[in-house]
Amino acid sequence: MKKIKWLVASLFIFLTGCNLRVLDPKSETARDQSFLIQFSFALMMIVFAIVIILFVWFLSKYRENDQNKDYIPADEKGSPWLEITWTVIPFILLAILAVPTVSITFEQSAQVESTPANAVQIEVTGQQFSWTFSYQNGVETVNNLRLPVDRPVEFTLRSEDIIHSFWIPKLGGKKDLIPGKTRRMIVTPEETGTYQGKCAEFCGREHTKMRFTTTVMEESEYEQWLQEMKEKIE
Ligand SMILES: [Cu+2]
Repeated sequence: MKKIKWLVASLFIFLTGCNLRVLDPKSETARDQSFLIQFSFALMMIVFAIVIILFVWFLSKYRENDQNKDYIPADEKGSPWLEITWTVIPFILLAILAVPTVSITFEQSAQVESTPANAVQIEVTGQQFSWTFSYQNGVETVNNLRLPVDRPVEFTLRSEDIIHSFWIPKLGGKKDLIPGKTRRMIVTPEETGTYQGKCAEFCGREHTKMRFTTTVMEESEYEQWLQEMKEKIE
């Protein structure tokens, strides 16, 4: 028991230490995804609250006491209305859940169909156990991604070996990198800052090391950085 307590306590230390918060979106893509999480969670909590209230109420109402201790309930043959009710309610809940989920999923898939005119192109290659980012001018960085603010970024995702998953919780994802396939993801960062990213698909012994830092910069700073990096490799 003591061990479990320690484990839970240390988990919290780790969780507060990381910058992988999903519910702190800094792009429209991440905001939509965060909305879906909160919406489905709220719906789930409504069901949870109703079930718990009924559970406690029935426990107390039908508990055994001195008056009813010899009472044996009649053998019910079922109630069609009750059966219909608790079959229809989940259908309604699923329909409510499906509307925003399907529309946001289709919307985000449709975005990838066309590239915005002013998009920054970045090639992302995942390999055991690091990330390589290739920029339009030939510059490459490892585990260190830089993006300009307020411009759409089109990521072209490829894997060198096995399946990885590209994820920057505050900006968007996850999108799987599948060997032999090229996938795309478009994100527009709305705020400068440093955001953690990581591989979200268990990909081997050092999977946890497959983290990267995303720095969103003012566009002029970004261009300057790209230029400086280019001069270094020339
Ligand atoms: Cu990986």
